[in-house]
Amino acid sequence: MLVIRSDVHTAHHCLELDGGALIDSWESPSRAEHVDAAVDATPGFDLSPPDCFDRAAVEAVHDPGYVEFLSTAWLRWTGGGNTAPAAMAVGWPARRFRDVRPRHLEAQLGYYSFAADCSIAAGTWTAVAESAAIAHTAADRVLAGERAVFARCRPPGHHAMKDQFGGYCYLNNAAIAAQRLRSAGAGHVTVLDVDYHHGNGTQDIFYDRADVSVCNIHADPVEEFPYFLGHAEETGSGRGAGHNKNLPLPRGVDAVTWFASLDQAGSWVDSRGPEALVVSLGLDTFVDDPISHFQLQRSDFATLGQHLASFNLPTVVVMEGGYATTELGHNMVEVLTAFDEAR
Ligand code: Q9C
Ligand code: ZN
Repeated sequence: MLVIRSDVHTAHHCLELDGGALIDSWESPSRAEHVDAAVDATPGFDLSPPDCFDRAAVEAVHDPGYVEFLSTAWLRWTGGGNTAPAAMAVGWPARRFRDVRPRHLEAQLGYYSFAADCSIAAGTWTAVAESAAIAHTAADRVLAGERAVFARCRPPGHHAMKDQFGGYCYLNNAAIAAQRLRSAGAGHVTVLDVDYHHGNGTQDIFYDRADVSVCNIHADPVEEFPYFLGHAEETGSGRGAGHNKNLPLPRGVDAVTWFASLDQAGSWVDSRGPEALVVSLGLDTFVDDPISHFQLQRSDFATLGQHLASFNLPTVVVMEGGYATTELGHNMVEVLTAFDEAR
């Protein structure tokens, strides 16, 4: 399988408010380094760097004002004399506040985010733009005839809304890939998100569209991040009615239960009749993930790879979460090699 990746992500490491403590984020550079090492140690992969960042392609799924904010926030933060290691919001436009863009940088940090589990630091924009370029390039390679391409994105993207960052995500890499496939001619595209957390950003971006359908298997938002989106009754709106599918599961479920949901998701994906598939591949479903609570084992990831291959579609596989860092590389390679062997 072709892997799109680069080392630019190492510029991004930032702070996270976790259970009341400010810590180095779980979403660390070593995640991607372990994935790269496992890929390098396994035969059957081809490697390529991404093409240049395409801002217009990003603005096809994100608000241009938000993209401008992300790309300039750190310079504004340090230019204003702030020497703190990361720019973080302290207030948000919650219930009964107004949706009016403020002028002040700290206020804009709240306006353009929905969680304090991530922040903007010195290398954030550089890495975020590169991660988007990786997803966009992977879609281009699929359009050029590759059956499946792995976009080794970091930071991840599926929590990023049209105009809000959060959940370690800034630009929605999967949405950028799906939109690229659509723009270049794929009739219908489906995004299948198997990360432990609900892909609220991908749902948000395509919620009122019929040309890209989105299916999520995830921990129930009544007890897991992102808390405020991802319920079963969210099925799409307007022209997108019926084109969003959520399959929430209780914390703690085992592989048998999880794969029953994957079967349901598979039937739903088939019923959409997509011409291409984007997989948001988060492996925080792993039993030893330190911040998540499903119970998939290493061998289950081979089964997942076989399932993904069985759609028999041109496929962009986009890396999302997974915080059992030293295991993440082996687990990713398990999915990807099983996919290759099954097709
Ligand atoms: N104290 C992805 O997997 N933290 N993002 C939850 C825990 C947020 C995960 C709070 C987890 C975000 C891409
Ligand atoms: Zn996740």
